[in-house]
Amino acid sequence: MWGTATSSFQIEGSNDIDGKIESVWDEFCDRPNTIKNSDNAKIACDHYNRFNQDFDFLDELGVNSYRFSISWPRIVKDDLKRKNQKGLDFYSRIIDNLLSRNIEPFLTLNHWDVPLIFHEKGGWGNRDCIEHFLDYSSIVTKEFGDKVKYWITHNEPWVIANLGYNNGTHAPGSSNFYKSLEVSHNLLLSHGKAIPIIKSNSNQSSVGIVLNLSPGMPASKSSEDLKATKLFNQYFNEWYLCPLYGKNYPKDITADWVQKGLINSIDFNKEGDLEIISRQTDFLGINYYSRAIIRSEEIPEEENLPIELVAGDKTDFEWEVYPDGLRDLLIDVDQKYNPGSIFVTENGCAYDYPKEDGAINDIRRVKYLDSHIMACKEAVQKGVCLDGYMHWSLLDNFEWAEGYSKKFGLVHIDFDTQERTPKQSFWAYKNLIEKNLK
Ligand code: IFM
Repeated sequence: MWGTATSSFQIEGSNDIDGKIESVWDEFCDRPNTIKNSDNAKIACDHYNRFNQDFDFLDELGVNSYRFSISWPRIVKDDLKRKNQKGLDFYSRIIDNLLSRNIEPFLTLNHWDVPLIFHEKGGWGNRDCIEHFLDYSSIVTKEFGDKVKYWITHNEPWVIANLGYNNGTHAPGSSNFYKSLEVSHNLLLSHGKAIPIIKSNSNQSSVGIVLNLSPGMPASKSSEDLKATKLFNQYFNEWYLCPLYGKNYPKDITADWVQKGLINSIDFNKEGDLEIISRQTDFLGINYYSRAIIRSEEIPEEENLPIELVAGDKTDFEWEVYPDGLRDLLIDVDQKYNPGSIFVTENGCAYDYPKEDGAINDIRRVKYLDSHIMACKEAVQKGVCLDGYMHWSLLDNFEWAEGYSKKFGLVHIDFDTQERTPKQSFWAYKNLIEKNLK
C-alpha cells in the first residue's frame, strides 16, 4: 500500500466548534513559551473545512491508503462518556470521502490530542483513566467498525511519555521521570485492553500500534560507547518492542535507572499486565526518521575514542538522513519480533523551500523519498513482510513545539492565505507510486 499520513491536531483547526471540548494541546499552546513563535493550531491547515480539496491531492498522488487520526475531544462530552454526534459526523464525512475515492483509511485513535479533562483526572499517568480511553475507543469503533479496517491504538508512546512527562516540551508539559515510565506502561496496557474492543466492533479489522524507532549506533568501539548504545536501544526501542512481543521490560536499562537513583522499581508493572500488553496484533507501524549516533557521557571528552561514524546530511530538524537505517531496522524488527506484517506509518523530512515562479523545488525531499523507498525495497528483497509505506506528511502542518517552523509536507501551505501548492516531491512521489503499482 502507498499512502500519506497526518494527524488531527496538526491540520484540522476549528478547535472549538461542533461541540469539541478542550484538548490538552489547546491548553498547552495557550501557555507562554511552550511553542516556537507562540504559534497555535486554532486554524492550522483548516482541514476541517477543506478536507475535500486536500483529498483531491490524494487522488492526484494515486495513493491507495491514508493515515489520519481522530481527535478524542471532538468525540465525547465533558463526562468522557456521552458521545458528541457532530464530532462523529465530521469523521464520518472524512471516511466516506476516502472510501468513495477507493482510498483505505488507516485510523489512529490517539495521536496525542486528548481531552484536557482526561488529563485533569490523571490522564495517562493514572491507571484508572485507561477506562476513559476504552470508552472512547468503543464509541469510535462502534460508529466506524463496518467502514474502517485498519486501526491504530497509539502513535509513538515514547514521545508521549518522554516529551510530555519527562522533559516537558510537549503537552501536558510535566517533568517526572518515574511518572513518564508509568505513562509508557499505561499506554501499552490501554493498547492491549483496546484490542478486543476494536475486534468485537469491527469484524474485519486489522489492529496495530505505531512506534517511533531509531536504531542507536555507537560513535566508536570503546566499551563505554558500546554500553551507552545498548542502554539507548533498550530505552528508546526495546522498552516498547519487548513487552508488546511477549518479553519483559529490558533489564539493563531498568537496573541502570535504579543504580542512578532515578527510580526504585517499576512497580507499576502489575501481575498479568504483560499478558494484556502482548495480546496479538495484526501489524506493527514503524515511524522512522533517522538513526542515533551514541556517545557515552561516562568518560571525559578528551578520553573519547574518535568518532568512527560520519553523519550524513541533516534536515532542518538536525536529523541525519540515513536511509540504510530504515532497511536495517525493518530487517532487525522482522527477525527479532516477527510482527507478521509491518507498515512504515511515517517517514519524512523537514525542509523549507521558497516558492519560485509558482513552484517549490524541494530537491532534498525528493532525494530523501527516493533513498528511503529504495531502503524499503531492499528490506522486502530480504524477506521482510512490509505491506505499506506512508509518507509524513501530506501537508505542511503544525509541528507541535516547533509550531509552523518545520515543514514536512508534500503540499506547501501558505498559512496566511491557506493556498495549497504541491511541491516537486509531490510529483516525484506520484511517479514512484505509479511505477510501483503497475
Ligand atoms: O509531526 C510528527 C508526528 O506528529 C509524529 N511523528 C513525527 C512527526 C515529525 O516530527
